[in-house]
Amino acid sequence: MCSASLAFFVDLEPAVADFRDSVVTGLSQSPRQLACKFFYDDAGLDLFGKICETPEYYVTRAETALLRGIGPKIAALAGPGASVVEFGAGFDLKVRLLLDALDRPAQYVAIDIAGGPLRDMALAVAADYPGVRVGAICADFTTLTTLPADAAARAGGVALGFFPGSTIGNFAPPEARAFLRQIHAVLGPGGALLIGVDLKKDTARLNAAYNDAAGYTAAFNLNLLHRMVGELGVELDLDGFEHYAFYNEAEGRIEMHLRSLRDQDIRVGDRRFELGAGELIHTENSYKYTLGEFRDMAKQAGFDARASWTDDDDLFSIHYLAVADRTRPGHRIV
Ligand code: AVI
Repeated sequence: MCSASLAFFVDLEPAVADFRDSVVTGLSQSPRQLACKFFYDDAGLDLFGKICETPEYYVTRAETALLRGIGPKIAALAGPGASVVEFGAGFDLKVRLLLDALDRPAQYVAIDIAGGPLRDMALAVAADYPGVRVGAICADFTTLTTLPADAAARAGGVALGFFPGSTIGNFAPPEARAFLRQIHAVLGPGGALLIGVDLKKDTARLNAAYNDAAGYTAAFNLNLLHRMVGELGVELDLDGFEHYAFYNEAEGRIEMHLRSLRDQDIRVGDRRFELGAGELIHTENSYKYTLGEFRDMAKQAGFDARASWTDDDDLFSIHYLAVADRTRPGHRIV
């Protein structure tokens, strides 16, 4: 039994996005789309865990191996007594690697929208790191603009944001830049951000990563339709769609779509959407960056890239970004 407790659990009561409204709005658009945030119900989370273990999806393996290798370098940059703030704290493996690497980390603040799993995860970390003050904030991290007083960095240590997994790639570049600016404001002067970013690479490798032979990525994508039927009572033919994912080189992104296999209707209540054979519903973008592209974006958001690391195969990157000193002459956030 776990006897640990949390230093704080702040529930900011994140607005539950309206799945039905989002589906109706997205299907009304041209081209049609569905928001990727709805991938992550219990079944979707389970499928995402399986994707991470497929031989084709290198992202998680490359990032965790890199994190293990650069631990001492991160510790040297962060210094002793860091307060780690994780944006989107779903799985705890990566933050454990970070806490293991840091020099006497003072605090860990986990932020996630799903309160139950967040509490369980934070309690498990608290149990294994008795020297670290562990707290959690139930919030939509994309809209969080300040940290509650409970989560202020401990005296002397750096406020170290942690955003692994290349989740930044699921934002379009203007939104990614805006989100980085927001994290910059949340961390404040003296803060730093450790962020994982997937790299541009050979198209065949990227296409394979989003079309695994076991079919988990396809099931993950198609799960959106299962959710629509199960939770919203949407009328559609679950066998009438297929997973379609490819690397769009001009845009620098993997695109995931659901492709209609025939002419068919989707009914959402009294709304009817007519889809032609071959028509696509866009479900996700996953942007890939070069080191230079990402460092430029971070700079535009007010960060100084102190270090960028890649794995031996140049698959994935991790950046240590410091909140730039706004008082320095000539510094400007654009
Ligand atoms: C969560 N995110 C970074 C994953 C990605 O690679 O864009 C989601 C994913 N979609 C398909 N496979 C994995």
